[in-house]
Amino acid sequence: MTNPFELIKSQFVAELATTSLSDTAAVDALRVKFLGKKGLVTELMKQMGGLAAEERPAFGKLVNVLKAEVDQAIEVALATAREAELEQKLNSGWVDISLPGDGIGAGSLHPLYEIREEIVDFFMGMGFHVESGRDVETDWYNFEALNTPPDHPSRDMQDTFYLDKKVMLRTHTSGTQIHYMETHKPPFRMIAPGHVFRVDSDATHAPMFQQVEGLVVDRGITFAHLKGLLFLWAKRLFGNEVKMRFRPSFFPFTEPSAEMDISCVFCSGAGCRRCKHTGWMEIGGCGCVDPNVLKNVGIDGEEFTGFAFGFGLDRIAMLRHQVPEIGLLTANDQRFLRQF
Ligand code: FA5
Repeated sequence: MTNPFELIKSQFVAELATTSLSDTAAVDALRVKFLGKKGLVTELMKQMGGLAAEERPAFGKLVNVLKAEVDQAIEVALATAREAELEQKLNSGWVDISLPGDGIGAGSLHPLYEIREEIVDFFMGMGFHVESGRDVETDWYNFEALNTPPDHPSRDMQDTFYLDKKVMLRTHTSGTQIHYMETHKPPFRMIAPGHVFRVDSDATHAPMFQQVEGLVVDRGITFAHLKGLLFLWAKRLFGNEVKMRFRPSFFPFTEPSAEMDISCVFCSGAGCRRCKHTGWMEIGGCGCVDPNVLKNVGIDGEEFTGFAFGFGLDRIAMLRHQVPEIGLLTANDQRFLRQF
């Protein structure tokens, strides 16, 4: 007696021979009959589960060969049928070439890119030099030179993606301060936008996000210069109505240090769920450069002082466009991106 593989194969060959090769629906029906969920080949494959272990390899091989042959024949038949249908359409009808074509959607800048460009533009206008920095940093640049001692909590495995004991994905853009000061003599002004990485993930925290670092070192620089510049910048980004405040904070590399908040963009400062009913939202940290940092790069802290800041670009984009989840910004979902 003929085995089931040959039986199904000859049935398929016979049915294919009588199927119209100018009718895609008919070819598709044949595909369903043999390869669909309850198709003849599929049913045969299901039988493998009931076989003894030693019988399975040979059976599996035969059924796979059968499936591949049927698959290939269907593909060829479908292509032939599609071509025949197109040919028939072209011969029987006519094309109105005056009809408008399908529109090609215009692209737009990604909200993160747009904000990054806007920020760079603002600071370049203020005479800042733009640095790019590097994603992978050594302990010296990410921590040590920034006056962050080995037992500081930010070095914890919970926060940092270590590549080995002394090399890591940078956790902030502040390392660019050190690279810059090692290679430039003050006075200078620099900003450094770039990606940073932390073991962190919730609605407002992402494991990869962008920051923009700023650094100014000159004679006679004070906290008042920092405040004036950042207030001007925030008004440019969020409009003249926005309110701003500094909260005392701590960063090992700045003294004094502060967090900068802006009035909540969702409730205009009245207090809502998004701002945890405070009316304020944090956008970044800042402060006057700690003299120890200047010393680490050989700059005389008696002659020069400076300020630095580091802001989260994703957070700024979330506030600007009222995005509820930080992950939406990098998920590459066209339905979300088309809104911008
Ligand atoms: C810092 O990273 C400091 N380097 C900032 C700084 C620079 C202070 C220079 C002083 C001088 P902080 O960890 O607070 O600070 O992060 C700064 C900003 O990055 C936050 O205010 C927030 O806007 C953003 N941010 C922090 N963690 C995340 C995260 N996981 N996802 C998205 N944005 C984040």
